[in-house]
Amino acid sequence: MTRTRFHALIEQRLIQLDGATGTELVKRGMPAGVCPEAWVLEHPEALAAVQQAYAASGSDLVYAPTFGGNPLKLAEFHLEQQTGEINRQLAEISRRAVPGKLVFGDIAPTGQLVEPFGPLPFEKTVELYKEQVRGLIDGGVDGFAIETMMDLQEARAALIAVRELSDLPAIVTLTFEPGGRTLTGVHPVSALVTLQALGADAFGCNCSTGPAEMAEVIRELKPYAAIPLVAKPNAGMPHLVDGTTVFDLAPDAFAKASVALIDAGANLLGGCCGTSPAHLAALHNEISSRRPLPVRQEKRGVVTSPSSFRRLALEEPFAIIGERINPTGKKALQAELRAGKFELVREFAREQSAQRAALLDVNFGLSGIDETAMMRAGVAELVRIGSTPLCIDSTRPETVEAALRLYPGRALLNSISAEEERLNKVLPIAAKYGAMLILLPLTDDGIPESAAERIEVLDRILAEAARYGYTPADCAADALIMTISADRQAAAVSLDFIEHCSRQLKLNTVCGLSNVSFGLPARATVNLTFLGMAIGRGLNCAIANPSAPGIVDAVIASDALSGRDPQLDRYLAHHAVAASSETPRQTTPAPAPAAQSPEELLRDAVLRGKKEAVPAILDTLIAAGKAPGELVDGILIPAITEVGNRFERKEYFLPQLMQSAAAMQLAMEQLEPLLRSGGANAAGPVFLLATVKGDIHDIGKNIVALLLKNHHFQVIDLGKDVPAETIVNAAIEHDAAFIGLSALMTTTMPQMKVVVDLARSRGVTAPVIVGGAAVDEAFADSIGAIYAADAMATVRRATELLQAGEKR
Ligand code: B1M
Repeated sequence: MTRTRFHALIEQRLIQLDGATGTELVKRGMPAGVCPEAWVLEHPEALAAVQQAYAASGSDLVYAPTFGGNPLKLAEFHLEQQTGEINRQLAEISRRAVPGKLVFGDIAPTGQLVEPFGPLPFEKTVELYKEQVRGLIDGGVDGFAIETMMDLQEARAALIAVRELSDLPAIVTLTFEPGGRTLTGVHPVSALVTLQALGADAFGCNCSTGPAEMAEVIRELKPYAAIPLVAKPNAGMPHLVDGTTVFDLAPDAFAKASVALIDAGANLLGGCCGTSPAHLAALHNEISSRRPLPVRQEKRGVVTSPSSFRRLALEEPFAIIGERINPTGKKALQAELRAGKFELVREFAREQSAQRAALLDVNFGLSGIDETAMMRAGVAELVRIGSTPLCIDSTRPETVEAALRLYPGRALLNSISAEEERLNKVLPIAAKYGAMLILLPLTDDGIPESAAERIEVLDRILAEAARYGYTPADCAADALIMTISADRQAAAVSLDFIEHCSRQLKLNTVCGLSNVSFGLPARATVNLTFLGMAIGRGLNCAIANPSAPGIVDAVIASDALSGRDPQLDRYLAHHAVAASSETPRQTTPAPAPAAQSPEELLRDAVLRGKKEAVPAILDTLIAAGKAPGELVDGILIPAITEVGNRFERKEYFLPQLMQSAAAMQLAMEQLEPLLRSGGANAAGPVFLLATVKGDIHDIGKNIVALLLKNHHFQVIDLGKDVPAETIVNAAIEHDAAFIGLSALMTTTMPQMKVVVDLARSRGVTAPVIVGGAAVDEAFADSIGAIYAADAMATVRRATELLQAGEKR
């Protein structure tokens, strides 16, 4: 199946996918806890029965049973060495089971968080997926279904693996929670725009919700979709009944509810958890006479980060591309970059985003540094700390490629000129990763003088970009403003160019604002006046410092004046922002921000995950005589608790949670020596401490450990994610007087009971003290443990128990 034929097929009619596979295999005898891939190899007839049932239910396309077929998942069963072979055989079994149907290789998460949000290096992830993809290709799949992804970066890694090894169709689906984002906070439109630019053939959602909730996401995606949309919902929202997950929708109800998905724009439909061949048969009856909406993208010109997106178009608000992350002429930033530091980069990013920069230009061109390595590290850092989309700015093809490859979104690329290297080397790289383009009308001979000559060069670049599939909507033309102190016609030429591009070609235009006034007094006035004149001729983007006096005010006023803010909502909101806002508006000149006390700064550092700010703030507070214990109880714990609340309210997502946790950890590490009063007492009672299996929260447990040590307990800290077996073995080995267990999640609390039961069954009588945010007295009682609300309570409970023991 070629990609072209796949698209032609989808244009003709709705395509029916399959339903749940795992539960159907269980019905046919697959036991719990086994490696499904290995079990299917031993029971190919069970898989054939499932796939044939789906084929008989009207499915055009079935997934090979390779959901856990990546090396990291297979490693859980020590089968990673056989990745290629397992995938090959499973693809072949599927092909034989359903001749005449399409078979797509199923690719799913590795279970680890990928760089830049997590520890799994991006290139390693691509390589891991390539092992799986090679096996699937050898097994003869017709295409790939990358599914159940929660992290856009992991989905990108899988898609890059597919695209670098094959030209078969690839559909990608992410799992969006009922709030409309993935667990890691990815916005559906961001994911669609990023992945369709990277070469996905269809995009959509699977799992987590039923058809009705999923239809909302499909509707939101439709205006931005240049590719067909996929919906593979659950049989309704899952409920827990007597410990088992139950789905609401019976086959007919599922099929009827799925019609909303077609109305919203889905072209490929199937089922996920809770669905069966009966659901798919009912779906077939319901949809076989219906036609999908045509695939027609209304909104182009979108740049993204994982959690946000921004459309650049003449009818959209004016876009400021923040210019400050560029070492040219900035001594302090140059020194930092040479020292391999990013503090100023982070500060510039935060400030410009707060001042409404739509994108951040990122340039690390500086002699004496490895620009590519710096760009890679800088992009990762910027993605971790914020959500403003990036504009990659480098003259080196290898630096551009490193940045676009790692960036988990769709970037803007600054810039493609008619110079040979840019057209022959950089443009193909931009097209591979799907970046939006800034086009620069200059050639190897230099900058043409007249507007007419520049327009001619621009036409040539547009034609070249079209060969790679670019349309003008995915480009912005740079007006190449030169300084008027050297050339009196410079402004006029650029203004004519802007007018031609925006009025005749309907093209976005952009210019670097500060050049125009170079060498003149009162530069801010010249810049601002030029901005007004250029906006009047159609300019809709500028590379500028959004904190420069008057820029944001002018841009917002121009949106109001030109009808791009139809209800004047943004204009009024901008001028109504109170001084107390976290993003104070900048009028002329910027007022000094209200001074924050070191206590407020510490809270802010945890709330916003500003790890780099923590050491200096703590130094100030300690030097001022603040008690370390009060800093922990009065500032750090309330701040991280507020982070948790924001996470629960879906104002924060996993990346922010991780940044805040890192800031909190660093603060705790710095305070620990000061919090430790006496140190461990080699002769004290042994207190064995662990966070239970499946749970990696350890900040609270570490505080408990610290306080116990201060009270002369001999603490043996087994760490986090510790299996019951390990805890009980250690309790026996060290003859522990107490076992202390921490669990922060409702899903991991049952592990506490597992530990208590195992300890008792092995004759361990030491009291088990339990704690953690969701644990309470009643739960502790119910599992035969003792509850401690916090670290001090732990010390008190243990001391009371010791004293009671002595009395006896
Ligand atoms: Co996560 N997390 N987290 N998280 N996280 C919670 C716990 C959560 C409540 C946030 C929320 O939704 N509001 C939620 C759990 C929901 C639930 O089950 N009810 C949650 C979730 C869902 C998750 C993930 C699943 C997110 C995801 O991936 N989508 C994921 C799970 C990973 C896993 O464990 N498998 C995850 C990941 C993380 C980070 C890695 C990013 C990070 C942990 C970093 C680390 O610990 N090294 C993190 C953090 C920081 C939190 C919150 C925001 C803060 C936890 C904390 O450190 N609190 C948390 C929200 C919250 O608790 N309000 C949240 C400060 C600490 C001092 O308090 O740990 O309660 P605490 O300890 C206290 C007392 O409870 C007691 O004493 C301590 C000191 O006073 N205590 C004991 C603790 N253990 C004790 C043991 C004792 C006695 C007392 O016996 C000896």
